[in-house]
Amino acid sequence: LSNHHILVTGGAGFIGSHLTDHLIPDNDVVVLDDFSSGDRSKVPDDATIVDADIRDTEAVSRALEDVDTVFHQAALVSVAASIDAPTRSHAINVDGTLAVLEGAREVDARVVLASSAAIYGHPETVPVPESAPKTPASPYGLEKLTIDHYARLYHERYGLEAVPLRYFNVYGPGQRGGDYSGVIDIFLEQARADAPITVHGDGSQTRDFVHVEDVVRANVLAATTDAVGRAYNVGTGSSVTVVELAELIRDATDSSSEIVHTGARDGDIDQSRADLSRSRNTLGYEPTVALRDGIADLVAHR
Ligand code: UD2
Repeated sequence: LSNHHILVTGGAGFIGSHLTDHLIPDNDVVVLDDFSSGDRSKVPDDATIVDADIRDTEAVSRALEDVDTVFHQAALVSVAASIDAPTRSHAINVDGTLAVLEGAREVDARVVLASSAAIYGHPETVPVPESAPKTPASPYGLEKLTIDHYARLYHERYGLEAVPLRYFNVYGPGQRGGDYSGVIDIFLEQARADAPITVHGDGSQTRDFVHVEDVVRANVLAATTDAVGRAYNVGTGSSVTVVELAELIRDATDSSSEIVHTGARDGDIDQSRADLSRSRNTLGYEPTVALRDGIADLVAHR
């Protein structure tokens, strides 16, 4: 992507900052972030910062001036937080996204949005295609399903070029933000300290872990595809069990950590794996980072 005027919401966060780093050499980039969990030092000097809440429609409109492409990554990403305080989570994730869609409608910008595998709830079968039943198991999942539908609707009703990407379990450098972190980050920290690796339940649950660099690639493809107004899975199409993950991480760190089993996490999803047929065939998306390599890279660079 080059010579575009781009807005990255949540551009100081985990995925947003990787996107910004990728885009900044060849594009004009504005980062909108409220720095509640994002990190100012992650934003490159050449990016313009708008320090604002995503629900602040005036700030969003200001950030959208001359923008042709939006990568909407700002969100409250914690499933647990959405269960504790659904009203607040809904406001940020749904009302905040509406502010972005409305602002984008005014300037006729393309919007690539962060949707989530959480919309599928407990999938009946894996791999999960985009057409699978949607029965979210958390407020967070329902909020993401809502914005996924809004994206489609804004395309159908208003002709907005909106493309929701349904992220599976994203990992990579810089994931830890605030008190929320993914299992890979948690296990790495435990393994490095030779502390017990805490597997929830029997650890037979599976996840499709996708490296943030592949997520950035999917976003760039979504910014240029002709096939807008529909959603795409972003994963790897492979999965591992949580016990396999614990072993992978223990081996990669040469750790002597013991793998211990704690109580199963309430509402934990059993199986998750993306069906990539649509993303491959329509977007030309192909994951490039194997989990083993992604973990080795995390171990090497820190
Ligand atoms: C992921 C997403 C979340 C949402 C959800 C949809 C991440 C970080 N989160 O949640 O945003 O999209 O998918 O379903 O990608 N685990 C342990 N020990 C630990 C921590 C976790 O065994 O100390 C297990 C956990 O019980 C789960 C798996 O690891 O089975 C992954 O947990 P997670 O919190 O990284 O991500 P997940 O899949 O719950």
